[in-house]
Amino acid sequence: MANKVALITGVTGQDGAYLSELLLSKGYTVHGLKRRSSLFNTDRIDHLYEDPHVANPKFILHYGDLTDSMNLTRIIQEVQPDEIYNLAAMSHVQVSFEMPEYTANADGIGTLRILEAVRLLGLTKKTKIYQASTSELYGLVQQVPQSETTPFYPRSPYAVAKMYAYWITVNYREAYGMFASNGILFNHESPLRGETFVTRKITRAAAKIVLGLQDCLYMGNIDSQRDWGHAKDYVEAMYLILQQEVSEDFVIATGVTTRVREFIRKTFAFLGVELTFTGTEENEVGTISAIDTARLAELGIANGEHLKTGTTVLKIDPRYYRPTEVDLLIGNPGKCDEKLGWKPKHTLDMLIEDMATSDLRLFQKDQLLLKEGFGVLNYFE
Ligand code: NDP
Ligand code: GDR
Repeated sequence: MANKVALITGVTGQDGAYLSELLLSKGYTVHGLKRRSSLFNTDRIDHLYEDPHVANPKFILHYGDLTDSMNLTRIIQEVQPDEIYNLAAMSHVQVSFEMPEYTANADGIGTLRILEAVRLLGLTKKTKIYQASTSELYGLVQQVPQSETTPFYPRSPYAVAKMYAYWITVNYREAYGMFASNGILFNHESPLRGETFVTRKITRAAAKIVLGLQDCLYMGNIDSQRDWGHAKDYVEAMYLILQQEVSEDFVIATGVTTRVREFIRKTFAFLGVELTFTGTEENEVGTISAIDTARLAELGIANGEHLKTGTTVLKIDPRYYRPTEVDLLIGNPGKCDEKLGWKPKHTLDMLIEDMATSDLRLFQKDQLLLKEGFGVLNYFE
């Protein structure tokens, strides 16, 4: 059988990058949908880039947008994909409160556009569709751990848009016999995570603070709890969902939940700095209570003199509070374990090690460049 052809929307995002790597390693030809932007936006996939002049390229990018039906239909017609992974979305929950209409259009109706294009092009029997659904659908806690049968109660314009996408995927499956499955993925992170999501914001800030490049980390609600996994593991689940005989929906989660505060504490501890939290709500602060100089040396942090016990390095800024919050997410991975044979390979500690090490190296490189007279770092301003 000829190698499979996949189309990934959102190919320039965190999951798009890892999924492209995975599918290419399995011999797929991968087509990706990328948006036009005024600066290059392909950092995460540049290592996969192939000169378009080579014969039979395996990784091909197309300009497109989930808000443009004609463009999507043309690309799907040209590519004739065996599998579509619909990962594209305005994926930031807090930003969705500022851009609710756009979020509904891209994240909700965008999914309909893909399903309808596949149907109109007569590809319902050929093309399998993966829809990037989310644990945000559960929103206000109804029951824990959350499973495929837990009722939804979305708490943001993002989650409401994704709820439309979830149900329209189910509807096209039932109405037209399409292979269209939802992966209800709980939070997954990595060194490629967008810089404004909470884990990456923390690992970046912690790395900069230990290097003396930043004084303080400002956070929103650090009491919320998330079931965090590693994106590398989660893209394998996406792939497995489309390899099933029967199209159905799956929760993908680790089954372990952790408070944001604990993620912060663990990240600083990994970098050799113990934090103590005092105060409550808006007045809570995180203060350095111990410094492990041997650990700093092990990580190549030579100039840790600026780190002093008693210094406050974390404050709460209510601007990061959300109008409605999702307090507790913890997934039940029973079905994905049983039917997909999927289990996460990374623990939370391994995830933190991967992210914090990567950000530390990034800023150590910047620091070196600056020392040698190359470049100006805007975070010194
Ligand atoms: P990212 O934010 O890293 O990537 C989103 C991708 O979608 C980017 O490639 C972005 O392009 C693209 N995109 C945004 N809007 C449009 C549009 N209108 N048309 C075309 N492309 C668009 O998200 P993740 O990789 O983390 O997540 C992938 C998907 O999984 C998303 O749908 C997200 O909502 C969902 N999800 C994510 C979870 C997580 O924890 N990461 C958990 C559950 C679901 P550009 O690079 O140009 O901005
Ligand atoms: P989430 O992820 O909203 O769960 O959506 P995010 O990392 O943005 O927030 C997690 C929790 O941390 C709290 N928080 C902060 N969040 C951010 N971003 N910045 C802060 O300063 C901050 N302080 C506290 C939040 O209030 C929240 O409780 C992610 C996205 O990837 C979605 O696309 C995906 O669907 C879900 O995960 C599953």
